[in-house]
Amino acid sequence: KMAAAPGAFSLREVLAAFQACVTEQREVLLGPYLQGWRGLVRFLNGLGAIFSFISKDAVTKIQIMESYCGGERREEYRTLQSMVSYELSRGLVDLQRRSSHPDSGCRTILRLHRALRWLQLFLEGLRTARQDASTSAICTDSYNASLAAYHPWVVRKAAVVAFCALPSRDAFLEVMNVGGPEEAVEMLGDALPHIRDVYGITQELYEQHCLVGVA
Ligand code: 1PZ
Repeated sequence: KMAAAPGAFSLREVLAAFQACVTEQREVLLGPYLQGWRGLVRFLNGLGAIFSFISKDAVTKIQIMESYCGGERREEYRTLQSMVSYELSRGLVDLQRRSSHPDSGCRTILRLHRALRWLQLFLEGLRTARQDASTSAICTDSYNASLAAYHPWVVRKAAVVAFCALPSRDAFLEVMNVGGPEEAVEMLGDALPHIRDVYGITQELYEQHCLVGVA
């Protein structure tokens, strides 16, 4: 049995960050959004070195966003909504092909946003699966139903190989460090609506501004 490391942080706080990022006006605050992602990366790193090619890419994207959120124009990067209108109005987004603005906030967040859809499907699968279900099968199914469509063949192969290293459902629920399996399942039930909400608001915003396919 793969026990959670003593003093390891709990996935409960990580998922709570996604709850904290939606304001009353239904804006998405980038601060807690990125905090949630930093926690997910930490959790992923704890699962083993085989996942490091995944976490490295996530870290790169988080760092790009951190430099905007802490930079000169930080006011414009307070929320997803302000970021989109700022970058679009200044022509800071390469829509068709990456060229003069290869690392816009809009394209960077879109990658994380697509990964958030995977996370939602994966956690939902984990929550509702039978006790003896295979985590790697749940992970592969969620991946194929979401992120895989945006990845080239080599990345898809590497991802599916890495998924085989995932522990059983019970062990996975345990490393989440939320308590027993029942508690972990209950926490997921509480947290998932917020992740779905963040995903839905972002998706709608991106659709409105024709950003869902930004290069
Ligand atoms: C628990 C198991 C974790 C599985 C994580 C599932 C995601 C698999 C993603 C594998 C691809 C990583 C390699 C990098 C791919 C990049 O090319 C793409 C597109 O970015 P671009 O090249 O356009 O700049 N990057 C992504 O799709 C973002 C991937 C972020 C993955 C974050 C996973 C967080 C895991 C949380 C674990 C609970």
